[in-house]
Amino acid sequence: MQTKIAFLLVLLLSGCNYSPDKNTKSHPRNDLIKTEGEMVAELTAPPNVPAPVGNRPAKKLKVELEIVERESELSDGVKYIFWTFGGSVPGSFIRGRVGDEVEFTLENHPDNKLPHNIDLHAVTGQGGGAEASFVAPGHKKTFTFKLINPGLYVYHCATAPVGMHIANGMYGLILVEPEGGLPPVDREYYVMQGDFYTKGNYGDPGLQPFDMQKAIAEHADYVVFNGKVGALTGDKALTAKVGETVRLFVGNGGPNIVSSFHVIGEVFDKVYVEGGDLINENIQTTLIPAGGAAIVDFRVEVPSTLILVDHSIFRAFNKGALGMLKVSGDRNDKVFSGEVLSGIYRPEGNVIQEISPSEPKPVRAVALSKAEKIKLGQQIYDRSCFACHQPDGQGLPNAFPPLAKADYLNEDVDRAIAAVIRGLSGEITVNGKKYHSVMPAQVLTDEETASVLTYIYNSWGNNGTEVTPEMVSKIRNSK
Ligand code: HEC
Ligand SMILES: [Cu+2]
Repeated sequence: MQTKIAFLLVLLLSGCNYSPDKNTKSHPRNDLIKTEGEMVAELTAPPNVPAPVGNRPAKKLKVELEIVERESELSDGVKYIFWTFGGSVPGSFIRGRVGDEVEFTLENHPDNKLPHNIDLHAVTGQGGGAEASFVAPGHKKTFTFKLINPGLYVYHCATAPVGMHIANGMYGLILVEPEGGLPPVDREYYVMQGDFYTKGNYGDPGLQPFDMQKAIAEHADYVVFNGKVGALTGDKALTAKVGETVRLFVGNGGPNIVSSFHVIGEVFDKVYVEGGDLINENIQTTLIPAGGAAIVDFRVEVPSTLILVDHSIFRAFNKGALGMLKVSGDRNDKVFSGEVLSGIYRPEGNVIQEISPSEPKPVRAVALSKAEKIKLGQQIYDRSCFACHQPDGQGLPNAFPPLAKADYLNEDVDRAIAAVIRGLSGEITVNGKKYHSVMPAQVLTDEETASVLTYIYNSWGNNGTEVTPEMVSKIRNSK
Protein backbone atom coordinates (compact mmCIF):
# COMPACT_ATOMS: atom_id res chain seq x y z
CA MET A 1 0.00 0.00 0.00
CA GLN A 2 2.70 2.43 1.01
CA THR A 3 4.72 1.70 -2.09
CA LYS A 4 1.62 2.37 -4.14
CA ILE A 5 1.17 5.81 -2.58
CA ALA A 6 4.84 6.63 -3.08
CA PHE A 7 4.52 5.60 -6.72
CA LEU A 8 1.47 7.80 -7.17
CA LEU A 9 3.31 10.74 -5.63
CA VAL A 10 6.17 10.29 -8.05
CA LEU A 11 3.68 10.22 -10.90
CA LEU A 12 1.93 13.35 -9.68
CA LEU A 13 5.18 15.23 -9.23
CA SER A 14 6.50 14.29 -12.63
CA GLY A 15 3.06 15.07 -14.10
CA CYS A 16 3.23 18.65 -12.90
CA ASN A 17 5.97 19.11 -15.41
CA TYR A 18 7.95 21.79 -13.71
CA SER A 19 11.11 22.51 -15.59
CA PRO A 20 12.77 25.90 -15.91
CA ASP A 21 13.21 25.38 -19.65
CA LYS A 22 9.54 24.85 -20.35
CA ASN A 23 8.69 27.76 -18.18
CA THR A 24 10.83 30.17 -20.13
CA LYS A 25 9.48 28.84 -23.41
CA SER A 26 5.87 29.54 -22.58
CA HIS A 27 6.61 32.80 -20.78
CA PRO A 28 9.57 34.19 -22.68
CA ARG A 29 10.79 37.65 -21.83
CA ASN A 30 10.83 38.73 -25.44
CA ASP A 31 10.51 42.30 -24.24
CA LEU A 32 14.13 41.94 -23.09
CA ILE A 33 15.52 40.85 -26.48
CA LYS A 34 18.18 43.33 -27.63
CA THR A 35 18.06 44.69 -31.19
CA GLU A 36 21.03 44.94 -33.55
CA GLY A 37 20.82 47.57 -36.25
CA GLU A 38 17.78 48.66 -38.25
CA MET A 39 16.01 47.89 -41.51
CA VAL A 40 13.07 49.07 -43.59
CA ALA A 41 10.27 46.51 -43.68
CA GLU A 42 9.37 45.02 -47.04
CA LEU A 43 5.60 45.39 -47.55
CA THR A 44 3.67 43.34 -50.09
CA ALA A 45 0.20 43.39 -51.63
CA PRO A 46 -1.80 40.12 -51.54
CA PRO A 47 -1.37 37.30 -52.47
CA ASN A 48 2.36 37.88 -51.94
CA VAL A 49 4.27 37.93 -48.69
CA PRO A 50 7.67 39.46 -47.85
CA ALA A 51 10.76 37.21 -47.59
CA PRO A 52 11.02 35.08 -44.42
CA VAL A 53 13.05 36.55 -41.54
CA GLY A 54 15.27 33.44 -41.34
CA ASN A 55 17.74 33.69 -38.49
CA ARG A 56 18.38 37.41 -38.58
CA PRO A 57 18.71 39.12 -35.19
CA ALA A 58 15.96 41.36 -33.82
CA LYS A 59 16.21 44.85 -35.29
CA LYS A 60 14.63 48.23 -35.29
CA LEU A 61 12.06 47.68 -38.07
CA LYS A 62 10.76 50.71 -39.92
CA VAL A 63 7.25 50.33 -41.37
CA GLU A 64 5.71 53.03 -43.53
CA LEU A 65 2.10 52.38 -44.42
CA GLU A 66 -0.01 54.71 -46.53
CA ILE A 67 -3.79 54.87 -46.33
CA VAL A 68 -5.46 55.21 -49.72
CA GLU A 69 -9.19 55.65 -50.36
CA ARG A 70 -9.87 54.46 -53.88
CA GLU A 71 -12.50 53.14 -56.24
CA SER A 72 -11.96 49.61 -57.46
CA GLU A 73 -13.96 46.51 -58.39
CA LEU A 74 -15.70 44.29 -55.87
CA SER A 75 -16.72 41.98 -58.69
CA ASP A 76 -16.50 42.33 -62.46
CA GLY A 77 -18.68 45.33 -63.32
CA VAL A 78 -19.37 46.17 -59.66
CA LYS A 79 -17.52 49.22 -58.35
CA TYR A 80 -16.92 50.08 -54.74
CA ILE A 81 -15.01 52.78 -52.85
CA PHE A 82 -12.47 50.88 -50.78
CA TRP A 83 -10.49 52.36 -47.91
CA THR A 84 -7.14 50.61 -47.86
CA PHE A 85 -3.86 50.20 -46.03
CA GLY A 86 -1.29 50.44 -48.80
CA GLY A 87 -3.73 50.46 -51.73
CA SER A 88 -4.88 46.83 -51.58
CA VAL A 89 -7.57 44.80 -49.81
CA PRO A 90 -6.39 43.23 -47.59
CA GLY A 91 -3.68 45.79 -46.78
CA SER A 92 0.07 45.32 -47.15
CA PHE A 93 1.51 42.24 -45.44
CA ILE A 94 3.95 43.15 -42.66
CA ARG A 95 6.56 40.61 -41.54
CA GLY A 96 8.87 40.82 -38.53
CA ARG A 97 10.22 38.66 -35.72
CA VAL A 98 9.98 38.56 -31.94
CA GLY A 99 12.12 41.23 -30.37
CA ASP A 100 11.87 43.63 -33.31
CA GLU A 101 11.21 47.21 -32.29
CA VAL A 102 8.81 48.56 -34.87
CA GLU A 103 8.85 52.22 -35.75
CA PHE A 104 5.47 52.51 -37.42
CA THR A 105 4.52 55.50 -39.54
CA LEU A 106 0.92 55.78 -40.72
CA GLU A 107 0.37 58.23 -43.57
CA ASN A 108 -3.09 59.49 -44.53
CA HIS A 109 -2.94 60.56 -48.19
CA PRO A 110 -4.00 64.20 -48.76
CA ASP A 111 -6.64 63.14 -51.32
CA ASN A 112 -8.43 61.05 -48.68
CA LYS A 113 -11.65 62.33 -47.15
CA LEU A 114 -11.50 60.87 -43.65
CA PRO A 115 -9.26 60.44 -40.62
CA HIS A 116 -8.14 56.86 -39.90
CA ASN A 117 -5.89 54.95 -37.52
CA ILE A 118 -4.55 51.43 -36.97
CA ASP A 119 -5.05 48.80 -34.28
CA LEU A 120 -2.52 45.99 -34.68
CA HIS A 121 -3.42 42.86 -32.73
CA ALA A 122 0.33 42.13 -32.40
CA VAL A 123 0.78 45.25 -30.29
CA THR A 124 0.84 45.21 -26.49
CA GLY A 125 -0.29 48.71 -25.62
CA GLN A 126 -3.22 51.12 -25.57
CA GLY A 127 -5.74 50.27 -28.30
CA GLY A 128 -3.12 48.32 -30.25
CA GLY A 129 -1.85 51.71 -31.39
CA ALA A 130 -5.24 53.17 -32.34
CA GLU A 131 -5.01 56.40 -30.33
CA ALA A 132 -1.34 56.96 -31.10
CA SER A 133 -1.90 56.57 -34.83
CA PHE A 134 -5.14 58.55 -35.32
CA VAL A 135 -4.35 60.72 -38.31
CA ALA A 136 -6.18 63.27 -40.51
CA PRO A 137 -5.88 63.40 -44.32
CA GLY A 138 -2.60 64.99 -45.38
CA HIS A 139 -0.86 64.03 -42.11
CA LYS A 140 1.30 61.21 -40.75
CA LYS A 141 1.86 59.75 -37.30
CA THR A 142 4.72 57.67 -35.93
CA PHE A 143 4.64 55.41 -32.89
CA THR A 144 6.82 52.50 -31.74
CA PHE A 145 6.18 49.09 -30.25
CA LYS A 146 8.05 45.87 -29.54
CA LEU A 147 6.95 42.56 -31.02
CA ILE A 148 6.68 40.34 -27.95
CA ASN A 149 4.44 37.45 -29.02
CA PRO A 150 5.11 35.38 -32.13
CA GLY A 151 2.10 34.60 -34.33
CA LEU A 152 -0.07 35.80 -37.20
CA TYR A 153 -2.11 38.86 -36.32
CA VAL A 154 -4.82 40.98 -37.89
CA TYR A 155 -4.52 44.74 -38.06
CA HIS A 156 -7.43 47.04 -38.85
CA CYS A 157 -8.66 50.59 -38.71
CA ALA A 158 -10.42 51.45 -35.46
CA THR A 159 -11.86 54.85 -36.29
CA ALA A 160 -15.57 55.37 -35.61
CA PRO A 161 -17.76 53.98 -37.01
CA VAL A 162 -15.28 51.10 -36.65
CA GLY A 163 -17.49 48.56 -38.40
CA MET A 164 -17.78 50.77 -41.45
CA HIS A 165 -14.02 51.33 -41.75
CA ILE A 166 -13.44 47.58 -41.57
CA ALA A 167 -16.32 46.83 -43.94
CA ASN A 168 -14.69 49.13 -46.50
CA GLY A 169 -11.53 47.03 -46.52
CA MET A 170 -9.34 48.44 -43.77
CA TYR A 171 -7.60 45.30 -42.53
CA GLY A 172 -4.51 43.21 -43.17
CA LEU A 173 -2.03 40.84 -41.53
CA ILE A 174 1.18 41.24 -39.57
CA LEU A 175 3.30 38.13 -39.02
CA VAL A 176 5.66 37.92 -36.06
CA GLU A 177 8.04 35.03 -36.63
CA PRO A 178 9.60 33.16 -33.72
CA GLU A 179 13.35 33.22 -33.03
CA GLY A 180 14.98 31.49 -36.04
CA GLY A 181 11.85 31.87 -38.19
CA LEU A 182 9.05 29.52 -39.18
CA PRO A 183 10.09 26.22 -40.80
CA PRO A 184 10.82 26.98 -44.47
CA VAL A 185 8.34 25.93 -47.20
CA ASP A 186 8.43 26.19 -50.99
CA ARG A 187 5.62 28.71 -51.42
CA GLU A 188 3.86 31.18 -49.18
CA TYR A 189 0.68 33.11 -49.97
CA TYR A 190 -1.48 35.76 -48.32
CA VAL A 191 -5.25 35.21 -48.37
CA MET A 192 -7.76 37.20 -46.36
CA GLN A 193 -11.51 36.91 -46.22
CA GLY A 194 -13.88 39.84 -45.80
CA ASP A 195 -17.62 40.48 -46.02
CA PHE A 196 -19.16 43.40 -47.93
CA TYR A 197 -22.53 45.15 -47.77
CA THR A 198 -23.90 47.01 -50.78
CA LYS A 199 -27.10 48.93 -51.54
CA GLY A 200 -27.74 46.60 -54.47
CA ASN A 201 -27.74 42.81 -54.41
CA TYR A 202 -24.92 40.47 -55.34
CA GLY A 203 -23.79 41.23 -58.87
CA ASP A 204 -25.82 44.42 -59.37
CA PRO A 205 -23.55 46.47 -61.61
CA GLY A 206 -22.25 50.02 -61.23
CA LEU A 207 -20.89 51.91 -58.24
CA GLN A 208 -22.38 50.35 -55.11
CA PRO A 209 -22.48 52.39 -51.90
CA PHE A 210 -21.94 50.77 -48.48
CA ASP A 211 -25.19 49.71 -46.77
CA MET A 212 -25.06 50.32 -43.02
CA GLN A 213 -28.40 48.60 -42.30
CA LYS A 214 -27.32 45.37 -44.00
CA ALA A 215 -24.00 45.53 -42.15
CA ILE A 216 -25.77 45.87 -38.80
CA ALA A 217 -28.09 43.00 -39.72
CA GLU A 218 -25.02 41.01 -40.83
CA HIS A 219 -26.63 40.34 -44.22
CA ALA A 220 -23.54 40.22 -46.39
CA ASP A 221 -24.00 40.58 -50.16
CA TYR A 222 -20.39 39.54 -50.78
CA VAL A 223 -18.01 37.30 -48.88
CA VAL A 224 -14.71 37.31 -50.74
CA PHE A 225 -11.03 36.48 -50.56
CA ASN A 226 -8.60 39.33 -51.20
CA GLY A 227 -11.19 42.02 -51.73
CA LYS A 228 -12.85 40.91 -54.95
CA VAL A 229 -14.94 38.12 -56.40
CA GLY A 230 -12.45 36.21 -58.51
CA ALA A 231 -9.31 37.78 -56.98
CA LEU A 232 -7.83 34.26 -56.90
CA THR A 233 -9.48 32.50 -59.84
CA GLY A 234 -8.68 31.95 -63.51
CA ASP A 235 -5.36 33.53 -64.49
CA LYS A 236 -5.08 35.03 -60.99
CA ALA A 237 -5.13 31.61 -59.33
CA LEU A 238 -2.33 30.74 -56.93
CA THR A 239 0.12 28.17 -58.29
CA ALA A 240 2.32 25.35 -57.04
CA LYS A 241 4.09 22.29 -58.41
CA VAL A 242 3.59 18.69 -57.39
CA GLY A 243 5.89 17.86 -54.46
CA GLU A 244 6.06 21.40 -53.10
CA THR A 245 5.06 22.54 -49.66
CA VAL A 246 2.61 25.43 -49.55
CA ARG A 247 1.86 27.77 -46.68
CA LEU A 248 -1.20 29.99 -46.61
CA PHE A 249 -1.36 32.91 -44.20
CA VAL A 250 -5.12 33.19 -43.89
CA GLY A 251 -6.80 36.08 -42.16
CA ASN A 252 -10.38 37.14 -41.67
CA GLY A 253 -11.08 40.85 -41.59
CA GLY A 254 -14.82 40.37 -41.12
CA PRO A 255 -16.36 42.75 -40.09
CA ASN A 256 -19.00 40.14 -39.20
CA ILE A 257 -18.68 36.73 -40.81
CA VAL A 258 -16.67 33.87 -39.31
CA SER A 259 -14.91 31.69 -41.89
CA SER A 260 -15.05 27.90 -42.22
CA PHE A 261 -11.83 27.86 -44.22
CA HIS A 262 -11.37 24.78 -46.38
CA VAL A 263 -9.42 23.76 -49.47
CA ILE A 264 -11.31 21.34 -51.71
CA GLY A 265 -9.05 18.47 -52.72
CA GLU A 266 -6.42 18.89 -49.99
CA VAL A 267 -5.90 18.12 -46.31
CA PHE A 268 -3.97 20.60 -44.17
CA ASP A 269 -0.89 18.79 -42.85
CA LYS A 270 -0.49 21.47 -40.19
CA VAL A 271 -2.64 24.28 -38.91
CA TYR A 272 -1.19 26.86 -36.56
CA VAL A 273 -4.50 27.20 -34.77
CA GLU A 274 -5.70 30.81 -34.57
CA GLY A 275 -2.25 31.84 -35.82
CA GLY A 276 -0.57 30.92 -32.52
CA ASP A 277 1.89 28.26 -31.32
CA LEU A 278 -0.57 25.39 -31.13
CA ILE A 279 -0.13 23.14 -34.14
CA ASN A 280 -2.94 20.81 -35.10
CA GLU A 281 -2.38 18.18 -37.78
CA ASN A 282 -4.46 16.57 -40.52
CA ILE A 283 -7.22 19.16 -40.61
CA GLN A 284 -10.04 19.47 -43.16
CA THR A 285 -11.60 22.81 -42.20
CA THR A 286 -10.30 25.41 -39.80
CA LEU A 287 -12.41 28.10 -38.20
CA ILE A 288 -11.09 31.61 -38.61
CA PRO A 289 -12.87 34.18 -36.50
CA ALA A 290 -13.47 37.74 -37.62
CA GLY A 291 -10.37 39.59 -36.47
CA GLY A 292 -8.40 36.33 -36.38
CA ALA A 293 -6.03 34.30 -38.53
CA ALA A 294 -4.52 30.86 -39.09
CA ILE A 295 -1.44 29.51 -40.82
CA VAL A 296 -2.04 26.37 -42.87
CA ASP A 297 0.72 24.19 -44.34
CA PHE A 298 0.28 21.36 -46.80
CA ARG A 299 2.25 19.46 -49.39
CA VAL A 300 0.68 19.13 -52.84
CA GLU A 301 0.93 15.58 -54.14
CA VAL A 302 -1.03 15.48 -57.39
CA PRO A 303 -1.88 17.88 -60.22
CA SER A 304 -5.29 19.47 -59.73
CA THR A 305 -7.09 22.73 -59.23
CA LEU A 306 -7.55 23.09 -55.49
CA ILE A 307 -10.49 25.28 -54.55
CA LEU A 308 -10.21 27.58 -51.54
CA VAL A 309 -13.62 28.16 -49.99
CA ASP A 310 -15.48 29.31 -46.97
CA HIS A 311 -17.22 25.97 -46.38
CA SER A 312 -20.28 27.82 -45.14
CA ILE A 313 -20.87 26.93 -48.70
CA PHE A 314 -23.46 29.31 -50.12
CA ARG A 315 -20.86 32.02 -49.49
CA ALA A 316 -18.47 30.20 -51.80
CA PHE A 317 -20.80 29.63 -54.72
CA ASN A 318 -23.17 32.57 -54.32
CA LYS A 319 -21.26 35.34 -52.53
CA GLY A 320 -17.75 35.01 -53.93
CA ALA A 321 -15.70 33.21 -51.24
CA LEU A 322 -13.90 31.02 -53.73
CA GLY A 323 -10.27 30.95 -54.84
CA MET A 324 -8.05 28.54 -56.71
CA LEU A 325 -4.61 27.02 -56.35
CA LYS A 326 -3.47 25.33 -59.55
CA VAL A 327 -1.09 22.46 -58.97
CA SER A 328 0.86 21.35 -62.03
CA GLY A 329 3.10 18.34 -62.43
CA ASP A 330 3.05 14.61 -62.95
CA ARG A 331 0.18 12.38 -61.97
CA ASN A 332 0.58 9.97 -59.12
CA ASP A 333 -2.08 7.31 -59.55
CA LYS A 334 -1.28 5.80 -56.16
CA VAL A 335 -2.39 9.01 -54.47
CA PHE A 336 -5.27 9.71 -56.81
CA SER A 337 -6.35 7.70 -59.83
CA GLY A 338 -9.12 9.85 -61.21
CA GLU A 339 -12.18 8.06 -62.51
CA VAL A 340 -11.86 4.32 -62.85
CA LEU A 341 -15.42 3.38 -63.60
CA SER A 342 -18.64 5.29 -63.90
CA GLY A 343 -22.32 4.59 -64.08
CA ILE A 344 -25.53 6.41 -63.34
CA TYR A 345 -26.96 6.15 -59.85
CA ARG A 346 -30.06 8.15 -59.26
CA PRO A 347 -32.22 6.98 -56.33
CA GLU A 348 -34.45 10.04 -56.56
CA GLY A 349 -35.44 9.33 -60.13
CA ASN A 350 -35.08 11.49 -63.18
CA VAL A 351 -37.02 14.53 -62.05
CA ILE A 352 -35.18 17.75 -62.82
CA GLN A 353 -34.73 19.73 -59.66
CA GLU A 354 -35.56 23.38 -59.70
CA ILE A 355 -34.68 25.92 -57.09
CA SER A 356 -37.59 28.29 -56.57
CA PRO A 357 -36.59 31.63 -58.01
CA SER A 358 -36.46 34.69 -55.81
CA GLU A 359 -38.10 37.95 -56.85
CA PRO A 360 -37.62 38.82 -60.49
CA LYS A 361 -34.74 41.24 -60.97
CA PRO A 362 -35.45 44.59 -62.61
CA VAL A 363 -34.72 44.71 -66.32
CA ARG A 364 -31.79 46.89 -67.32
CA ALA A 365 -32.73 49.93 -69.43
CA VAL A 366 -29.73 49.72 -71.75
CA ALA A 367 -28.80 46.36 -73.28
CA LEU A 368 -25.34 45.02 -72.51
CA SER A 369 -22.74 45.05 -75.24
CA LYS A 370 -21.25 41.75 -76.36
CA ALA A 371 -18.07 42.43 -74.40
CA GLU A 372 -20.08 43.25 -71.27
CA LYS A 373 -22.09 40.05 -71.66
CA ILE A 374 -18.91 38.03 -71.94
CA LYS A 375 -17.55 39.61 -68.78
CA LEU A 376 -20.74 39.07 -66.79
CA GLY A 377 -21.11 35.63 -68.35
CA GLN A 378 -17.72 34.50 -67.16
CA GLN A 379 -18.65 35.46 -63.63
CA ILE A 380 -21.91 33.47 -63.87
CA TYR A 381 -20.06 30.53 -65.41
CA ASP A 382 -17.55 30.46 -62.54
CA ARG A 383 -20.40 30.56 -60.04
CA SER A 384 -23.04 28.32 -61.65
CA CYS A 385 -21.62 26.04 -64.33
CA PHE A 386 -17.97 25.46 -63.66
CA ALA A 387 -18.45 22.90 -60.87
CA CYS A 388 -19.90 20.45 -63.42
CA HIS A 389 -18.65 21.60 -66.82
CA GLN A 390 -15.14 22.30 -65.43
CA PRO A 391 -12.89 25.37 -65.67
CA ASP A 392 -12.25 25.37 -69.40
CA GLY A 393 -15.57 23.86 -70.44
CA GLN A 394 -13.91 20.48 -70.90
CA GLY A 395 -16.58 18.55 -68.99
CA LEU A 396 -15.88 15.25 -67.29
CA PRO A 397 -15.89 12.01 -69.28
CA ASN A 398 -19.12 10.01 -68.83
CA ALA A 399 -20.60 12.55 -66.43
CA PHE A 400 -20.71 16.12 -67.73
CA PRO A 401 -20.58 16.89 -71.44
CA PRO A 402 -18.01 19.40 -72.69
CA LEU A 403 -19.03 22.92 -73.69
CA ALA A 404 -15.72 23.57 -75.44
CA LYS A 405 -16.01 22.90 -79.20
CA ALA A 406 -19.29 21.10 -78.43
CA ASP A 407 -21.34 20.22 -81.52
CA TYR A 408 -24.51 19.94 -79.42
CA LEU A 409 -24.05 23.56 -78.34
CA ASN A 410 -22.88 25.01 -81.65
CA GLU A 411 -25.60 23.37 -83.77
CA ASP A 412 -28.65 24.81 -82.08
CA VAL A 413 -28.72 27.90 -79.88
CA ASP A 414 -32.41 27.54 -78.96
CA ARG A 415 -31.76 24.04 -77.70
CA ALA A 416 -28.84 25.29 -75.59
CA ILE A 417 -30.99 28.09 -74.11
CA ALA A 418 -33.68 25.54 -73.25
CA ALA A 419 -31.11 23.30 -71.57
CA VAL A 420 -29.99 26.13 -69.31
CA ILE A 421 -33.40 27.49 -68.28
CA ARG A 422 -35.35 24.21 -68.12
CA GLY A 423 -32.62 21.74 -67.33
CA LEU A 424 -31.84 18.69 -69.41
CA SER A 425 -32.21 14.96 -68.96
CA GLY A 426 -32.27 11.84 -71.09
CA GLU A 427 -29.69 10.65 -73.55
CA ILE A 428 -27.80 13.19 -75.62
CA THR A 429 -24.74 12.86 -77.83
CA VAL A 430 -22.00 15.48 -77.66
CA ASN A 431 -18.99 15.18 -79.96
CA GLY A 432 -19.77 11.53 -80.60
CA LYS A 433 -20.00 10.57 -76.93
CA LYS A 434 -23.26 9.62 -75.25
CA TYR A 435 -24.36 11.23 -71.98
CA HIS A 436 -27.35 10.12 -70.00
CA SER A 437 -27.58 12.29 -66.98
CA VAL A 438 -29.45 15.21 -65.46
CA MET A 439 -28.62 18.87 -65.60
CA PRO A 440 -30.64 20.89 -63.07
CA ALA A 441 -32.57 23.90 -64.36
CA GLN A 442 -30.54 27.05 -63.73
CA VAL A 443 -32.28 29.88 -61.96
CA LEU A 444 -30.99 32.81 -63.97
CA THR A 445 -32.62 35.91 -65.43
CA ASP A 446 -32.92 36.26 -69.21
CA GLU A 447 -29.96 38.63 -69.19
CA GLU A 448 -27.83 36.28 -67.10
CA THR A 449 -28.72 33.33 -69.30
CA ALA A 450 -27.90 35.37 -72.42
CA SER A 451 -24.59 36.47 -70.88
CA VAL A 452 -23.40 33.07 -69.74
CA LEU A 453 -24.23 31.51 -73.10
CA THR A 454 -22.58 34.38 -74.98
CA TYR A 455 -19.50 33.85 -72.85
CA ILE A 456 -19.50 30.11 -73.62
CA TYR A 457 -20.15 30.63 -77.35
CA ASN A 458 -17.23 33.05 -77.48
CA SER A 459 -14.75 30.86 -75.60
CA TRP A 460 -12.83 27.64 -76.10
CA GLY A 461 -13.19 27.41 -79.89
CA ASN A 462 -16.99 27.77 -80.09
CA ASN A 463 -18.80 29.55 -82.93
CA GLY A 464 -19.07 33.11 -81.55
CA THR A 465 -22.88 33.35 -81.30
CA GLU A 466 -24.23 36.32 -79.35
CA VAL A 467 -27.32 35.43 -77.32
CA THR A 468 -29.76 38.20 -76.39
CA PRO A 469 -32.24 38.35 -73.49
CA GLU A 470 -35.03 38.46 -76.11
CA MET A 471 -33.94 35.09 -77.52
CA VAL A 472 -34.03 33.65 -74.00
CA SER A 473 -37.43 35.12 -73.21
CA LYS A 474 -38.83 33.68 -76.45
CA ILE A 475 -37.79 30.17 -75.42
CA ARG A 476 -39.01 30.71 -71.87
CA ASN A 477 -42.46 31.74 -73.07
CA SER A 478 -42.78 28.94 -75.62
CA LYS A 479 -43.06 26.35 -72.84
C1 HEC B 1 -24.97 19.93 -61.59
C2 HEC B 1 -24.17 19.85 -62.79
C3 HEC B 1 -24.41 20.86 -63.90
C4 HEC B 1 -24.42 22.24 -63.79
C5 HEC B 1 -24.25 23.07 -62.54
C6 HEC B 1 -24.62 22.73 -65.12
N1 HEC B 1 -24.73 21.70 -66.00
FE1 HEC B 1 -24.99 21.83 -68.02
N2 HEC B 1 -25.14 19.83 -68.15
C7 HEC B 1 -25.00 18.94 -67.10
C8 HEC B 1 -25.29 17.62 -67.56
C9 HEC B 1 -25.22 16.34 -66.72
C10 HEC B 1 -25.62 17.72 -68.92
C11 HEC B 1 -26.05 16.57 -69.84
C12 HEC B 1 -27.52 16.23 -69.58
C13 HEC B 1 -27.99 14.96 -70.24
O1 HEC B 1 -27.23 14.00 -70.23
O2 HEC B 1 -29.11 14.96 -70.73
C14 HEC B 1 -25.49 19.12 -69.26
C15 HEC B 1 -25.70 19.64 -70.52
C16 HEC B 1 -25.51 20.97 -70.88
C17 HEC B 1 -25.61 21.50 -72.24
C18 HEC B 1 -25.90 20.72 -73.51
C19 HEC B 1 -24.77 19.77 -73.83
C20 HEC B 1 -23.52 20.43 -74.35
O3 HEC B 1 -22.43 19.94 -73.97
O4 HEC B 1 -23.58 21.38 -75.14
C21 HEC B 1 -25.36 22.84 -72.15
C22 HEC B 1 -25.36 23.84 -73.28
C23 HEC B 1 -25.14 23.15 -70.76
N3 HEC B 1 -25.23 21.99 -70.02
C24 HEC B 1 -24.88 24.42 -70.28
C25 HEC B 1 -24.78 24.72 -68.93
C26 HEC B 1 -24.61 26.06 -68.42
C27 HEC B 1 -24.53 27.31 -69.27
C28 HEC B 1 -24.57 25.96 -67.07
C29 HEC B 1 -24.45 27.11 -66.07
C30 HEC B 1 -25.37 28.18 -66.17
C31 HEC B 1 -24.68 24.57 -66.72
N4 HEC B 1 -24.80 23.85 -67.87
C32 HEC B 1 -24.67 24.08 -65.42
C33 HEC B 1 -24.66 19.26 -65.80
C34 HEC B 1 -24.60 20.54 -65.29
CU1 LIG C 1 -10.31 53.99 -41.27
